[in-house]
Order: sequence, then C-alpha cells, then structure tokens
Amino acid sequence: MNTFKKEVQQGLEANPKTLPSKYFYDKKGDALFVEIMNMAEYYLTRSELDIFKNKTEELIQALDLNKGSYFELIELGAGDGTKTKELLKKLVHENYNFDYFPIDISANALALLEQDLKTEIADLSVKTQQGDYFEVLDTLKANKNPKIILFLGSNIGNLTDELATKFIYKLGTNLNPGDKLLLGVDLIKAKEIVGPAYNDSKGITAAFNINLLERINKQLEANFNLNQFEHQPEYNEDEGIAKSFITSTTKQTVEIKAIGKSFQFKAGEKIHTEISRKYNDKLIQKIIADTDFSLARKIMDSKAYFADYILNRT
Ligand code: AVJ
Repeated sequence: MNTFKKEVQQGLEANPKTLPSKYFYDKKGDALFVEIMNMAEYYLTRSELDIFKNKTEELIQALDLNKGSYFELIELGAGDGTKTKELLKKLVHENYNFDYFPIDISANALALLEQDLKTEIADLSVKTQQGDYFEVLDTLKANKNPKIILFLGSNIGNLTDELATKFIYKLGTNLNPGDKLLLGVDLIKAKEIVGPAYNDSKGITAAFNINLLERINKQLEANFNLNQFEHQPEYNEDEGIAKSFITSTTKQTVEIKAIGKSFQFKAGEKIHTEISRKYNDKLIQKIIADTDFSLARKIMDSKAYFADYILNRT
C-alpha cells in the first residue's frame, strides 16, 4: 500500500506522467483481465494455447525431458493454467517423473488452480507456492533438482528490454547449467492485428486501463472523474511496442488525499500506463546476450503470431 502511494506520486509528478501497469491487477482488474483473455481480439491467449495443444511433443523434445529422471516444472504466474494443463496432461499420461510448482502472488488463484488440477489431472503432483517469484525460486534453489521454468503469456512484455534482461539474468542465478526457461512472447506483427487486441470493440481494455484511476480513487482517496479520462492505445510495427495511455479529455485538477496533493492535467495530457512489447529473434537474442542463457528452440503457433522460446541455462 505504501509503495503504491509512493509510486503513484512519483508517476504523476513525472513529466510525462506515468503509472505502473503492475497496479492494474486488483480484484476488478483481475476479472477484467480474464475478460480480455476471452475476447476475440486478444489473440495472444489462443495462439499460445494452439502451441500447447498442438505442439506438445515438440515442447517436450525441446525441453529435453526424459521419463527416467526427475525434474521440477515451475510456472511463474500460473493463472488458471489453461495452457499449461495441455502439457501437464501429456506429461502425466506418459509417466514423466516430475512435480508441478505453480508460483503466484495470489493465494486465491493458487487455491482455485489446485482444486481444478485435482479433478482434471488426478495423478499430477502439485506443490503450490504463494509469494514473490524470486523469493520462491530462492527457496527451491537449494535442492539442486533439474528445473524447467515456464513464463508464459508474453508477461515479460510489460518490461522494458533492459529490465527484461535483468529479470532473465536473475532467473539464471536461481538455476543450474542445463536448466531451462520456456519464455512465451508475442511476435511483432501488423497493427491491424495488434491494435484491436489493445483496443477492443466492447471497451473491456479501456475499462481495464481506467480501472487504475478507480483503484487510486478507492485506495488513495482521490477524485479522478472517470468520465474525463479515456483509454488511448498506440502501436507501430517498426517499434513493435503496444503502449497504453490514459488521456485527460479536459483541463482539470485531481486531488489525492492520501498523498496530500493535487495534480494538474492539461486537456489532452496523457498518463503512460503500460508497454506490451512484441518480439522477434533479434530482440530475444539481444535481451539474453548479457544473461547466462542461450537460445535453443523457437516453437510458434500455426499463424506465427506467438512464440515459445526455449532457453538453456549455460
Ligand atoms: C498480461 C502483460 C501479457 O500486455 O498483453 C492485456 C496485459 N494489457 N491488455 C499484455 C494486457 C492490456 C497483457 N499481459
């Protein structure tokens, strides 16, 4: 809560104004993101599901999994596990020797996932881990068992390339040579496809973005007039980054009581709330260049919209 207040203040005092995308995910934000994943325009979910459904054998081969030797399958931010279940089912039915460790900050999400997995894949060994990714990885590190890390859904795309390098490097410090990282990323493609994924016709993404102001209103006693701000997405294929902004439609002042300050907005002034980076091989190579990982395989969906890169810890 205190870091929330501090980061909101920092972001709104900056020029241009920014707010961190990690704060989208309160209860309402979680629900809106589920809706986003189910909408026709948000192709990312279905593209990666296509890989997990139809290229399962390739994934298993690329991850170099053997039935004889035990490994830990660790997922960062497991969500509802729809994609992962495709892989888990196959591994269980073919008698691979492993435990599944879904890590999530939300105890509630983990409880729901565990219950669902119990009924859907009875023979799967699930060891839910509630907490921060790196704190959990640090505790798992001691056992030295071979590890496969799953980081799906292009979640890495909310980070700048510089921070993505740092993140992947840090994952490497919790692994041993031969361990693997399966990194799911959205690929750079035409704005006709990417644009609508971040600006859907029903306004769900707009509500998701604006919910950040609603959260500030609720948690920091602010008076953002939600009718005087609007969702403004931007994407150009050359850069390959979908960006979300909230634009003030009028000149206005917003008071945030918990901060003890007021903030001025010009008509048309934007708050930058999110980047969703899209990738290609060159960018991935550049991002992992200063980490202890090498690129082993790339597995794409049938439309080549999305890629699961297999990286080996060197
Ligand atoms: C959860 C970070 C992968 O950037 O595509 C969806 C979040 N933002 N619509 C993405 C999001 C707007 C999503 N990630």
